[in-house]
Amino acid sequence: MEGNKKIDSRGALIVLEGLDRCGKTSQCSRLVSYLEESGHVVESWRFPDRNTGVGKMISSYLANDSHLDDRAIHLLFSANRWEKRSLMESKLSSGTTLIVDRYSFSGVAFSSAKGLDVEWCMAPEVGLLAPDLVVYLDISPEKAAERGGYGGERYEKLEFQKRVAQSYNTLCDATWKIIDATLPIEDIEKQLRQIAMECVQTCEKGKPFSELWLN
Ligand code: Z5A
Ligand code: MG
Repeated sequence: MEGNKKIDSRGALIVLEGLDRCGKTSQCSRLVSYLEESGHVVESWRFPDRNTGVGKMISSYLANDSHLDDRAIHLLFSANRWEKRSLMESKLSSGTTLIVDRYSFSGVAFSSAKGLDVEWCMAPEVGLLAPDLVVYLDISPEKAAERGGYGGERYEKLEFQKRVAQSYNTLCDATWKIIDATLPIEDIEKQLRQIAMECVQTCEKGKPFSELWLN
């Protein structure tokens, strides 16, 4: 309590975004370990969450095992976030920090790169929890394509990734933290630790929740 005002300490919602193979998954797991070792309660999340019924449809689409209309798959990606929204809020409220590998920004960047209207793409995301921190791991599509495992899934094509990079550029605002993803893994990790820890501490002090996409 501070005066009469109750401070609701909570976990932080930290999102990593970027092109295919920019290093999100590597950095998410390193950050989770670091925060755990620092005594924080933390979980690793990712979107798409391929374990749900909706997630299985998305996974089949990404593997080119099924075909879906561009708007239909866009709405499935969004539904995949909505089906986790209440769990997300309860985890954060109980003090768990969530490190999330892709979120709504991926949804809008990838679908608008196909030519769908940005406002239309944003609409189903309105009301989801807004991240406390968005970190963009910045790499050129050409450099990313040189990394291991590229090319297996539907969107892993250089020309498409170039359009995704432009879409991210449009979405990016002054609140995003941008890290050069071509640096050595350890250097990126070090920068990320510092930015993330500041965010976790701010949320512990009782930062109110906010929702997408009200500004
Ligand atoms: N998608 C969508 O359309 N709509 C949505 O709403 C959402 C997603 C949420 C699946 O995503 C696809 O879904 C994705 C967007 C779309 N399509 N694409 N493209 P995903 O998350 O399952 O897959 P991904 O993120 O695109 O790919 P990835 O393999 O998971 O990449 P990553 O996590 O960013 O990178 P990584 O696995 O950490 O590293 C990749 C390689 O690079 C690996 O060999 C590392 O050892 C290496 N690496 C990592 N960092 C470095 C550095 N710093 N230097 C050198 N090498 C490095
Ligand atoms: Mg990944």
